[in-house]
Amino acid sequence: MTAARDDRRPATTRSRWPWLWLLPLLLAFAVWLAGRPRGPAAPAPGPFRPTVAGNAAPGEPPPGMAWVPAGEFSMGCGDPRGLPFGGTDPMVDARPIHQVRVDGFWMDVHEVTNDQFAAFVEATGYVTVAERPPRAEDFPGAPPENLVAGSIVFTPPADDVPLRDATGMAHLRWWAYVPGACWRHPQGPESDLSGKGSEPVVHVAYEDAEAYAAWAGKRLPTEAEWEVAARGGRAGATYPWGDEFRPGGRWMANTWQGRFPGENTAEDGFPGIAPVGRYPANPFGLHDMAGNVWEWCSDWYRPDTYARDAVAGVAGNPRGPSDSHDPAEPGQPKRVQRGGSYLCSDQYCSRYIVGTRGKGEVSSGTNHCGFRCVKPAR
Ligand SMILES: [Ca+2]
Repeated sequence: MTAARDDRRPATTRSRWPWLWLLPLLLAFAVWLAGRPRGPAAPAPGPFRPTVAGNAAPGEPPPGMAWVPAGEFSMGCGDPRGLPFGGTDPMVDARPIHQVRVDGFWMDVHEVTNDQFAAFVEATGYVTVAERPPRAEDFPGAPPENLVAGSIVFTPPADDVPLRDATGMAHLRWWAYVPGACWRHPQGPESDLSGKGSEPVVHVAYEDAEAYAAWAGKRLPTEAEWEVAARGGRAGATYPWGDEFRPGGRWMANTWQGRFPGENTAEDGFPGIAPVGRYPANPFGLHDMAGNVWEWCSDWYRPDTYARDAVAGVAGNPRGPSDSHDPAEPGQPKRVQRGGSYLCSDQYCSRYIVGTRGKGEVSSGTNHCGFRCVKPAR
């Protein structure tokens, strides 16, 4: 045995020599590889063009915020039907996919929480829209007993219901106006915020979100800012984290599992709202840009906004149209909402897809819509 080991040792030593003299060549190749001039990135598939990299953060981030660099990107969404988790909606209002340029800005890394909103209310005495009784002059003919403060709460029916019907109002079957519901009482007067301090605030109307943002020295994002932030520098990805809904089997957002709206299996860990930041951040460090709660944007909603912006070639810092129009509910002023919520699934909504658009009537809060803020660089 000893003799056999002795025989092997010199042979092993000899076999190393060729690798040693190859090392300088390998090092030279590595140096060339690192320093070689780089051409443009490979184009993104389809109508999406590569995102043009932007500027570096101008300094340390304000507390709780992350930098979204300036740049040019393709905004919008192709028809997601047929994709896994793509849903049933063609998302016509998210086309044409068009080029948009935005300046860099800071963005809250997560949605505004109940604790943060409570600090605002304590400092200012602010009363949200849902806490104010509707005024008789705004609702002529309404019986006085109906003019009570409240908000809209997800109230799933016990039985299966059709998700769509000829009226276009099938959603009224799982939403109910609940007197006394507001941000402090998200399910109605008997509910409270115990244990919910780090959940996103909900039942905020557009003006409530704007008031908070002003108090915080911030503002609400435009729809273009929201989307460039959610995309995290990737061009044309389906979700804020990439193209696979559950990479490696991991849940990346709080959405709906089970048969909507009556069956909620909560395989992602949360049947309702999740505390902020429970799912991985996108490449910019932003959490929950898909699912959990919808987020108000400052643009008025129109389904033809993108067709108008596309005319410009590259739309620079678009702030949305000057008026609102939703053919499904004409006369209801609506602002854009983005990101979808814990109620979105591939059976209904599917607006966790990053380029898709939502909208909400400005004076209505619900228990699946909140917001986050942005701040200009200077
Ligand atoms: Ca969920």
